[in-house]
Amino acid sequence: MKLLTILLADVSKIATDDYVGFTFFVGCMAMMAASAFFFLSMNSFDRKWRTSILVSGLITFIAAVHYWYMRDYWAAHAESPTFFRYVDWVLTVPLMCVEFYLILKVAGAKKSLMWKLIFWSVVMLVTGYFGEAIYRDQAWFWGLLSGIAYFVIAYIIWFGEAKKLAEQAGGAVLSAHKTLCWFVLVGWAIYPLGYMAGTPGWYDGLANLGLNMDVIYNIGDAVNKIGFGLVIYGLAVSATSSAEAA
Ligand SMILES: *C/C=C(C)/C=C/C=C(C)/C=C/C1=C(C)CCCC1(C)C
Repeated sequence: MKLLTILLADVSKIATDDYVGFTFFVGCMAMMAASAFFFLSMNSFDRKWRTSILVSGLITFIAAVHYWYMRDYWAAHAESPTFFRYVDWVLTVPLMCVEFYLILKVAGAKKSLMWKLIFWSVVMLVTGYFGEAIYRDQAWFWGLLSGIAYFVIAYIIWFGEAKKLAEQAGGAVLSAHKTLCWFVLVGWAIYPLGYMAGTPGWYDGLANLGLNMDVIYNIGDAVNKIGFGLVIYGLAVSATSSAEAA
């Protein structure tokens, strides 16, 4: 009963014009629904795709838990939940790197590729956190470092080692890899925009346009976490049905 009272009390605090709170709320629900979808569909696939689907579900589930806290934090303080945001990312973005590795394993991807991607993703996020939470006066500088790490990741998957493996794998893996590459190039580019809207710098115009950092991040998360998982899901569907046909 007490829990219910707490939950209801929090919900009633979301004002009708609180569009930031609204996106936290809807984001939380979407992540929960996506997790149920991935977890429940897992066993209908060929063994070798199950881990990939499991990881897709873990990504949205970890996000759902963090959105639960972020939604609350926003409702209580009307402040950006920077800490929860970055803890979420530092868990889920490396898992997205694991996804690249898992689908390329059919072409002989090595663990070193996975660790390389994970390393650069952590550099990207830690430098971003420094700029957003600690050294806000030099946000542009930390954002730049973060952006460099982002480009290294984009380079590896678009033109480097990962690209070659995807070409060797061919077929459904190659086309899924290509779609994931677009997610990283276009979908992930949403985040630096949010960062620029939420930190001081020469790019202040973005915030003046009335763009809110958390709304941008929340849209980015929905697109990238759920979209990314659905690409993997699509790959598992097509690979499983072609295996059954053979
Ligand atoms: C599920 C969460 C995802 C996919 C988060 C991705 C986050 C980024 C790609 C963040 C990138 C940033 C920059 C490239 C520069 C400014 C600082 C960041 C951390 C917002």
